[in-house]
Amino acid sequence: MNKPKNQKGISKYIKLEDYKVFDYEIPEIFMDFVINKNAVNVTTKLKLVKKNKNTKNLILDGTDILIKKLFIDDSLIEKQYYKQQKNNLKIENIKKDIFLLKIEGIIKPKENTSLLGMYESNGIITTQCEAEGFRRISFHADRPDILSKYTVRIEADKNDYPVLLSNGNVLKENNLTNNRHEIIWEDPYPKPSYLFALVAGKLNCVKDNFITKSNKKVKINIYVEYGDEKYVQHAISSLKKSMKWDEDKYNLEYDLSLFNIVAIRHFNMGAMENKSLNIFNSKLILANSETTTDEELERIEGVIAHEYFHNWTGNRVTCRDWFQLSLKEGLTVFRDQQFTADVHNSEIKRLDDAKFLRRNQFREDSGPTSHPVMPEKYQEIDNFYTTTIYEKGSEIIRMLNKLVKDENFYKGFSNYISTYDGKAATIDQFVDKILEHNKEIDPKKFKIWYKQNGTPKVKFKRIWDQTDEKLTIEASQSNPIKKNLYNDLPLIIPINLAIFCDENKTIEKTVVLKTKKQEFVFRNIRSHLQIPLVTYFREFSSPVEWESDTTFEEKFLILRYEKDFFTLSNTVKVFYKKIILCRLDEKPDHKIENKFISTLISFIKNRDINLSLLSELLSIPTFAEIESEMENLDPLKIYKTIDELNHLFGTKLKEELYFKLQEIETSLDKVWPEGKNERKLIETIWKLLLHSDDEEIKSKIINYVDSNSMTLAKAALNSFSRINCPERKIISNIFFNKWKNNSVVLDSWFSFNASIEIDEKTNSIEKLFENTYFDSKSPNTLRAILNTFVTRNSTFHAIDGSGYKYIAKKIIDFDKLNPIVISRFIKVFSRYNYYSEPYKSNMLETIKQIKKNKLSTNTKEVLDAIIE
Ligand code: 0A1
Ligand code: ZN
Repeated sequence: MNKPKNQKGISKYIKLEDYKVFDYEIPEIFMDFVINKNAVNVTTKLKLVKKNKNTKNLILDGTDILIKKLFIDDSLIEKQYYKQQKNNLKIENIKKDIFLLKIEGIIKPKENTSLLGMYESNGIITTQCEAEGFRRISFHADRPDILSKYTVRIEADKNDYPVLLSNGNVLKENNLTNNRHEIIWEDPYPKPSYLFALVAGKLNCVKDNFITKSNKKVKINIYVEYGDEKYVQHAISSLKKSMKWDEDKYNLEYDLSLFNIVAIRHFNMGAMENKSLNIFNSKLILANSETTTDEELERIEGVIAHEYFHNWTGNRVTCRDWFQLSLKEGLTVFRDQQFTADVHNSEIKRLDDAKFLRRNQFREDSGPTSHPVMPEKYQEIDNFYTTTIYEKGSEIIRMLNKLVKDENFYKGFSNYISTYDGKAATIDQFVDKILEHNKEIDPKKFKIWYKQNGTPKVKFKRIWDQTDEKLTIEASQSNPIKKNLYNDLPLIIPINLAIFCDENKTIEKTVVLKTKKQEFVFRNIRSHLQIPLVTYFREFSSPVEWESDTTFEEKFLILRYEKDFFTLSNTVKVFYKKIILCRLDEKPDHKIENKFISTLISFIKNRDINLSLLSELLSIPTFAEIESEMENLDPLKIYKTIDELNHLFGTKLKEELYFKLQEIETSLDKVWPEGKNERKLIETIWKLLLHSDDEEIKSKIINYVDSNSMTLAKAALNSFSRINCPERKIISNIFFNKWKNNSVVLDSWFSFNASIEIDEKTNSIEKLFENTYFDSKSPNTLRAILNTFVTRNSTFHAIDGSGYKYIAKKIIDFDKLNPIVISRFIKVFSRYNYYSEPYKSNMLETIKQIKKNKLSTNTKEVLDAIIE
């Protein structure tokens, strides 16, 4: 591959192999923020201790900061001794080994639309420093292995900015002249700059507290915009649950007496774990069952837990460099997944996580932006906050846990925390700690998981010797991507399997595949089946794909015998896929379809089945699911086939669905988490019935749009999304009028409307951008429209390429405002190669057109990967 070069011909990539410790330590930082109408004056004093005695230079990162003056130990540095470039500051000829560097700078948060560094959101000044935002606030060695103690003074007008927050504890608060005030914060724990945060503005505070297990009182303050106070109880109870869980499960207690959370409207991601001052996208704080669906309530609880858990996995023990990002993210996702599994239903949680990974991470790993969990190089680290780093990273830890068993895992984890507390660590060090007392797993071999990319593939074959009652399972592993040399090395893959000898006899086992080919032998197997039936990767025990010699007849048996939720749902998915593929080939397999429908009927009739699982089993795959797995895609035909199937299944299952509907309707009013399975199922049932042209159900569903349960209101919206009828407009209007002044909820309306195919062109979508309630600075609204349009509206794939061109224009326009959002969104084109003609050429042409524009480096890096 031709590596991109900058103008001077130097490789633009940052590489893991180039890691070098910084020449200085910066044990202490004093910051002074004076917030004025149009700018913020930032004076920073860095205490620098030279570690590399051979250097006389100091290079600090810094972008878009106007330097006023520089001092070393109070003496002014003359202009000829420093040089400010676009992204750094170089000071030469430094003779001292220990000194205080004072930098007086000016920044302009109101002009910052990137939502990185310091910016304004609805009049509130806020910060986002991960990964490299701190350098937009002040000059610094902005890398995670520089840990410093921060003291921060903030000064501002009392009316405009009554609340002034930063990390740690309040040291002092004073009123000043001219209606101004100041506050001084001190964080006792050394931290990397990416965990720094500051918030200033008119915010209302909802207070609570938590008593830790060693009886310390922690004040909890949740800051929201005025009027939003009524929406924070869910966040508070989620936080308290998380604090308790981390004590019980990991013996980790909160380490300060104050924990602040701020909800911010304009935020690029979900939330940020800044030390003791978590900043959240308001849609992940403001929630109750009237405004928020059950799924969102669970997600919010999970994200609050995630950010809180970072306090130990990320903050107290941080990452040495950004190649280690998964050290904190994979581990913290693993912990938040465990948390949700413990407080809700572990089997459903496993099923959801597996589904998420297969849909998103597998898609990423089979495309041009595929990368190892520990990448070797990057241009923009912001582009690496990916599902591979997060969710695949978590899966690797789940395997590690499985391989060493719980007792060793938790011991190793505690050792890891105590060894690296207050330090910046690596993934290698974490794995070594977990495997320290284990003799069966070679750490070096296990770590290959972090270096490979692509989804590994395992193949199984059964050899049955009835006379000897011996079942041999031959397993082999390979990786489809050949470019990466690590992909040729065998991985350590734990496989949970079940051998079914007959309906009542099941053997459950975990075997570990360690080499490229291996045989697993099971003796004394007495089976009445022609050949014992085996299911693999139950509970999705490893993040792989697999193939086996199981026939479709046997798969029907699996649906009768299996109890594992994941395996059941996966097997059902195989049937859906098979049915869809046959229909796409114009050769519908009616035999399989009918038998499968009979199986679904028996699931519906089974009164003991978990209703969330039932909903899963009855859900025909969406376009996005099919798109992420197929080749030679004809998108319009896929949309059509999915609609047809919804019609067919809705018609054939009608009687049973109505019966179930009656049964569950009485539970719909229950308060979350009660009643959530019923509410989930009802959406699936409504959708199927609506697709079966059932007129009777329409009026019934319409009544729910105004329900005091957002789950039911949105279920009503969603089920109408692909039904072209006058009622669709009616429910859209009811929803809009009810929620137009609640920006978080209104995003669902934008999303719903972006899914509707009103005209063949994109006029109706453009109207959403022109709507008075559309806020161009809100990543949430932008994503609500763009993501839904490209994944749920077939107009995007208009055969003349107009949908692609339309989206290209949006990409170019919004990239100027917010590169983070656009560089993530542009991956919608990453599978162009998997499309059939003319879609493939149209997409490629569009990508080339986009590339001709002046783009952000973030977006450019992703585009370069898409068309190398
Ligand atoms: N560390 C956060 C994720 C995050 C990353 C980057 C951000 O801004 C560009 C914001 C948040 C987490 O894992 O929750
Ligand atoms: Zn995180």
